[in-house]
Amino acid sequence: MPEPICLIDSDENGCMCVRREALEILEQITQPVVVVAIVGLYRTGKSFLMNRLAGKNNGFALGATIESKTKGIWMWCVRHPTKEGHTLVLLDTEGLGDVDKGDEKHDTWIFSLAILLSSSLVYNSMGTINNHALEKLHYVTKLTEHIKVKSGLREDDQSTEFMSFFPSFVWTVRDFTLKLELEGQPITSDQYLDKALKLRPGSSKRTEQYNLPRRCLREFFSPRKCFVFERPTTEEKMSQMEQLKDADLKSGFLKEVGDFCSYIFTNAQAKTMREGLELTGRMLGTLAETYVEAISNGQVPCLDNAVESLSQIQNKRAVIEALDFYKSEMSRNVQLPTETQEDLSEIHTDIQREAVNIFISGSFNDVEQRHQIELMRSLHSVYEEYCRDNVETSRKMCKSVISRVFSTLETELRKGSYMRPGGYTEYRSAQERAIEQYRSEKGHGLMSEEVLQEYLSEKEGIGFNILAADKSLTESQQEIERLRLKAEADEQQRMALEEQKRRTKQQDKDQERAYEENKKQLQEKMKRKTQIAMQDLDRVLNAKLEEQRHLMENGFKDRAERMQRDIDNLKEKEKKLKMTWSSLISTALETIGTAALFFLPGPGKLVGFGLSALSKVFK
Ligand SMILES: Nc1nc2c(ncn2[C@@H]2O[C@H](COP(=O)(O)OP(=O)(O)OP(=O)(O)O)[C@@H](O)[C@H]2O)c(=O)[nH]1
Ligand SMILES: [Mg+2]
Repeated sequence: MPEPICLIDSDENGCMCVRREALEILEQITQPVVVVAIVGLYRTGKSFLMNRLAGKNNGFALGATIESKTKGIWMWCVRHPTKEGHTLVLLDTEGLGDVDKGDEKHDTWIFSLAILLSSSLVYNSMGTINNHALEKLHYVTKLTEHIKVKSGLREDDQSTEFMSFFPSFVWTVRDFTLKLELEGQPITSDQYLDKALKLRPGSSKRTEQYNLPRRCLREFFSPRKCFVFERPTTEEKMSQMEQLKDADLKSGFLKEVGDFCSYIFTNAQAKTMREGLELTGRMLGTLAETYVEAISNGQVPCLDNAVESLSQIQNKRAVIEALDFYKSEMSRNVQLPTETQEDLSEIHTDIQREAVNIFISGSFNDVEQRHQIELMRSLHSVYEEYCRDNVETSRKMCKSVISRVFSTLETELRKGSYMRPGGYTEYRSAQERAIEQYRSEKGHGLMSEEVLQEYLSEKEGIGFNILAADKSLTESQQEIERLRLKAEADEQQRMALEEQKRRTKQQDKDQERAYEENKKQLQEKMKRKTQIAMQDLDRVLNAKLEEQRHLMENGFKDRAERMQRDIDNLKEKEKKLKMTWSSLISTALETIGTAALFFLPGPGKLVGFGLSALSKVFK
């Protein structure tokens, strides 16, 4: 994507809408996305910093006047510089708090959307992190009214869940002129942020007011990180920063920007919903649409509803796309008839693997593997049709080759040319020549011996008649020939049967492989999802424990005790996940195995074995 485009805009009635062109771009992104959003007061160098994350000096438009520049939410999708297979989505937002605009509600929605859509949130401010700067971040205190985890959950309970799906938090302080020192000792920028977010003991109204934004930041976001930047250059040059080269910027500033970028590249995670559900670019598009639609309808965006609508939309699509891919690749690569069943099976196996991969990476929260089973069933029936067509096409071709190579012999038969002394030997050699010719020709496919056998067995009686009419042969010679004809017919039948067996055996093997492939890819996806979910639980649990310590140390015993409930819940969740994850995966695999029983006769036989073996895999 060469330049940023607008993702979320306001229409003429002031209603928020998602821009079609941006959705079309997200549509193309089937990789997981790392989403970094920047928010903060207007005219504070946000767009400049986002351009740096894209590795560019310009892109997101910068403004040199006091008038705010960025409107709505802009998006720039670039290749992730360090995370292989991921796309970095940068979201630059409209500056908050523009007095001319004076629309507090709109600002809160922009802030909420940035949180809902990102996996890393950068809050950008000027000068220092002081009370004033924190008061400007009052949007964070409104989040409980603007974001819902589950419909029907109490506001209090909602906010305890925020940390599990809120992005990580980075505070960037621009034009920072102070020394990072505390009581004469140098401190890091993170310690500086920690100090600024320290709660003040007491319960007076003023203290509560002071603590509120700090408490929200501490309770909703983890990990938290801070970067401070000096002024980038001299006052005169500042207005044309877009044109300036790195050499015109202060080296200290450049280093800070570099540190910030490499922190984001290394630490910003792929965007997930709950329980390790990773989002691709196109899912992010649907998510943006879902949230913006809720806001436009005067509702509060709800995470659970979003998961529900995402899974409905994405899973159906994933099935269609995987199946379309399979059909189109098969028709591009397969030419019927194939010489053997293995030839068809090889192409099918490769394309099927890719199709399952398309489904697995595009599916989202596929409850009870319903959609995967649907895909397996459809792939199976399309492949079966190919197998049937292959047999039919080959049969037709074999028949046409037979009628060509046996045509002279047939004419002579009709004329009765072989019904004379010496005719049997002539008939036999004409037949052998025709068979040889038939077998030497390629391209009539996998039914070759079966169709030949059918033809020869039709003609078997004629052979015996010619033999009986050939008076040049003695009685015993005729007997020997009769036995020979019989043995040859048996041999031909054996070959035909062999061919048929190989074909059905290969088809059974293909079905087994289909099941194995689905199993393998599902297992990988579920393992990955569990791993992310566990890491996430760990992250939230540690942050809550840390927070509890902080509360205790600062005299908020009651709050610390209340937090214990969250901590216990998280520990319980973690314990349960640790105990059940392997059986969850086995159950999912069992589900597709059981379904496969009904439509894949091949693996059906195997499933019993497969399932008992599974328990060993997860021990
Ligand atoms: N003082 C100062 N100015 C900066 C810094 N970085 C960029 N600028 C300049 O500040 C002006 C505004 O920069 P933008 O990046 O457009 O700021 P913004 O926060 O995106 O502004 P809005 O989109 O209007 O909210 C431009 O002239 C930039 O060159 C900085 O670190 N300090
Ligand atoms: Mg801007």
